[in-house]
Amino acid sequence: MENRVLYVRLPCNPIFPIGVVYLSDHIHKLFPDVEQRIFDLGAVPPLDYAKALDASVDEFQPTLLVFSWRDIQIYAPVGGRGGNPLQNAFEFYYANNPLIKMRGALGGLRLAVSYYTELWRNLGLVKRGLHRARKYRPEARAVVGGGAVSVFYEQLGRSLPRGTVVSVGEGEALLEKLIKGEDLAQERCYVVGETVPRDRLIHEKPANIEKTACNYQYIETIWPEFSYYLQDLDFYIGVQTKRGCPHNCCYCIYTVIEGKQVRINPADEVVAEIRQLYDRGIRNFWFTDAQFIPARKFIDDAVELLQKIIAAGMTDIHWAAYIRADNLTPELCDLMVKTGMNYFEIGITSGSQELVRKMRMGYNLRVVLENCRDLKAAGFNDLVSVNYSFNVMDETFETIRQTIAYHRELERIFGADKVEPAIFFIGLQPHTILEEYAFKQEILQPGYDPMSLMPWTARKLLWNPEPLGSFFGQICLEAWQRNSNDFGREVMAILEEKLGCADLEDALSAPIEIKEKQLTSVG
Ligand code: B12
Ligand code: SF4
Repeated sequence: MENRVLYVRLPCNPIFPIGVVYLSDHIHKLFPDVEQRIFDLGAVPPLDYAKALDASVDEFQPTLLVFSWRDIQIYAPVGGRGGNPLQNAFEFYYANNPLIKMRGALGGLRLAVSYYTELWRNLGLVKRGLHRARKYRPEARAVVGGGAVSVFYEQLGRSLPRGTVVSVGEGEALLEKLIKGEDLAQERCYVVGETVPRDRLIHEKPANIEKTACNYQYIETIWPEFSYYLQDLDFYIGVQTKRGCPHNCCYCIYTVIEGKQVRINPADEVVAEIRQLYDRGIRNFWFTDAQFIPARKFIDDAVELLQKIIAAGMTDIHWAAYIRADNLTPELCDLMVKTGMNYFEIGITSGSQELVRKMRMGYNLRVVLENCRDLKAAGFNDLVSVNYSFNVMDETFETIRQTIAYHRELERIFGADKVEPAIFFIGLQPHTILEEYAFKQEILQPGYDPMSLMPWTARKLLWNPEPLGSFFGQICLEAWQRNSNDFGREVMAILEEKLGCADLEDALSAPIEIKEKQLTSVG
């Protein structure tokens, strides 16, 4: 049977659609005769989605529609597609002033409308594309996957057409089988209306496929709009250097989606991929790994890659990534600066070693500081985003004071204007240790809908439990009022005004308590 594969990246903010690029590259390497096409709704204006999808299906007449859905969850401290979701929610939940509460309620309503509209619109696009493709190819089939589907695979299946394959995690092995017409029973997927998701499906290991450099010469031929992403030179194009993360941070699902086993993409292949983009004018790269240096034993791999980038003569690039700064050495710091790392995010979550341990993050905060000093000494003079999520577990006024002490030390190292405190509240995700903790604490009941944006559920999923929930609510409201453009720094300043700052040594030491044993036994 002839296979014609159409990859539809569902609407998304303009982030390079690396997932469908890699999938189509993989399939082409295995089946060079299979006709493929990439169609990116991220590059189409919203009013034209349906029309543009129809035109693409009419023209290509696919037998397999591969829908890639990147993100659904929108809680973030920054302006999202429907406004600033965190601000709206907090104004509604915590404001004393009725006018502000009303503004929050209206903002929240607007947000909920835009959230559900997007959800239904994307589900509608899947149905529409499949229906239209069947006019030409009655045997046409749809398969859905991507970050959003991996997180919400159990819920999304309920609203998709019968026969749709719902995929969790990486799609390479699954697509291979679909093209060969083989049985899918061993893959991380289920078929709507025919099979149900296996228990703990998401915890199953991904296939061990060694990645080779993406062939962009081929990608250009199947993706007419590729040049859209080459025009804006400030854009960071995704390049993956490894998959998987061995850690267990209590709120994180990456380690389940990508698996705990770290699989390194060979450095020569990564460099060959960067080179192709470089030759097309790209200078900014985002290493899309869950963590660029997941543990100390992967330091050598990072060193090898960066050395090879220099050896390839690509000395005028910039790159960014999520970095576990506990895994740096002076040599690596030097290479990071030499190869043009100009932004990184560290997700320490709290500046209190005691809490960092309770959240099972495996970080030694003292080592992070030492490594940051090495990075500064190596000449790093750009922006660092430090992700803090207050009130995850057992937060107290003392642990808040410790976080402030820690943050001020980071500011002393890099310069206050270079360290951006990104204040997140955790959006609780299914299949995480934090979800189990919420069940045990009876904050959530098994069977809750993790995709619901109804105020009573959203209030629990936007993790900020009492007794400190209202306190943080008030702090954030004040910060937005004072200066919403510098929210993170305002939050830190207000907390310090109200609570003071601990001694750094207290932040860095974590006495073992009996109580902690109970928490770490969760999950
Ligand atoms: C790197 C990253 C970022 C970077 C991206 C930088 C860049 N220029 O590319 C930055 C920091 C900018 C970012 C931002 C955000 N991100 Co982000 N990000 C990631 C991360 C860690 C990796 C994504 C990636 O590129 N992986 C590498 C590529 C190759 O994999 P992939 O695209 O997922 O595709 C593979 C599979 O998904 C699958 N696949 C994909 N499509 C399909 C389709 C089919 C049919 C099949 C079978 C398989 C399949 O196969 C592909 C190849 O193996 C993931 C978490 C994770 N570990 O997956 C979160 C993740 C994608 N992000 C997420 C979110 C929410 C966001 C934000 C919206 C956060 C926020 N609230 O602000 C923002 C904004 C994004 C936007 N659209 O504007 C969520 C999305 C799910 C959700 N909860 O809704 C994820 C899954 C994290 C999470 N668990 O919450 N992100
Ligand atoms: S280190 Fe990062 S990616 Fe890994 S489990 Fe922790 S939060 Fe998730």
